Amino acid sequence: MLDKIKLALNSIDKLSYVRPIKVISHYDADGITSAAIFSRALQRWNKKFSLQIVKGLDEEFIKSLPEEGPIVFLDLASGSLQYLENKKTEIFIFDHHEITQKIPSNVTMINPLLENAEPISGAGVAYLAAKCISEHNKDLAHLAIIGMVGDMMDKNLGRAYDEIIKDAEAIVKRGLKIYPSTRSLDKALEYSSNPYIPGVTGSYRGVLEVLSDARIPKINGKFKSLSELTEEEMRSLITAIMLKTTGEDLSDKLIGNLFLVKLFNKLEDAREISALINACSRMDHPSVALGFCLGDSSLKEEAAKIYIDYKQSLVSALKYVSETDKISGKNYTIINGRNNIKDTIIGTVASIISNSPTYSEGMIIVALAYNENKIKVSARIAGREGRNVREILTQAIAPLGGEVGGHPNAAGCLISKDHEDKFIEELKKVLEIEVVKV
Ligand SMILES: [Mn+2]
Repeated sequence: MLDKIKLALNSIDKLSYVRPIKVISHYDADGITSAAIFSRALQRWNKKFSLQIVKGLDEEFIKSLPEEGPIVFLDLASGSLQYLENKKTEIFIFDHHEITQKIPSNVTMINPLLENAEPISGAGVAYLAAKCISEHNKDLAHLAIIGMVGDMMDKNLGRAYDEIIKDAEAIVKRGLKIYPSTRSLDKALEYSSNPYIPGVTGSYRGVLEVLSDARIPKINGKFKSLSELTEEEMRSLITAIMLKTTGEDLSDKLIGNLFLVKLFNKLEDAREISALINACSRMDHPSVALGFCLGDSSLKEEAAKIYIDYKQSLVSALKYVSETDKISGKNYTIINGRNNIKDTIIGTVASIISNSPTYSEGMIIVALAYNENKIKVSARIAGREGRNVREILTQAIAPLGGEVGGHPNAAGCLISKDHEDKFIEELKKVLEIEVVKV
């Protein structure tokens, strides 16, 4: 893949003398960190460029892009090739998403999936490119780790990440994936919503019980942070939590690697930073997130404030959902958030609801929110097993047109607002079909 990256950078270099480079990246934590890495690398390379952060790509947007000058897509576009082939300009894609169509001749694709290489997130691919531009860009490696954690790719890391972790001088520790791991343990446990620990999250009494079972004492009136625990303490804490939550096997959600990276000269939990970046972006401040990633200390406080607002708006959205009328069937609940829930958080809201004990295993949750003249639809399945929600959305939008993205247990689509009633009607039809297990 490195050879391909070098070739792509050579072409970008040549084209950049004629026209500035247009860089387009995705608005999630992986996309923002990709953008931060790539734009800093271009800046150090003395390239003229512009940067745009987008929620997603559609035909209309791609049509509106200029027909001359190189375009670079980061952390997206692998699934939009059919719209790119009509562009008259050279396009470079640094991405890790599934490639669904034939690669057109004007597109240079850098994607680990194409090379049978180990999985790397968008920020990882952007980092490899930055490092090809100059070894000085090694100081951006911590951003590649934040992006990778944001895309939850931390389970099976291969050799590429060994190197990135080394470049970043990051500290990797096996243990509970509760964040921030830099915060005093009692608070981190009490406020842990992802993963949600039954009997512990939201219950200070439950927290103290678990800590006492694990024999973790207060020192000078304060609990240690997760990242400060000894291996022995970490093991007994995991055991104590496992014993408390015997009802369900949470080991997958609870146990993994912690990544500590240096930011603003302080060790920070990569999971917490990725959540903060994500929050800024979803609250319509991607530029704050970007500036924060690039080390602009004047934006540090602002980012922290937006992060608090974001958590607050999730709480209000959940409150709204619990109080509003829902369309309910035997195995499904449709929540129409309209203008009351932001389209950028509707997916997260649907995920939280589907993980809450209120809904039984296999229940399908579909949540809608307005986005200007469109509606963002997010579908989730409660528990681990149930019908394929991507299929369900695909069938429901078939008469209306549109595309569905996602996975069998978490999917989404964008529909026109004019189709609101028609869509809900179609959706109900699909949801009410009894699935007979063979
Ligand atoms: Mn990504």
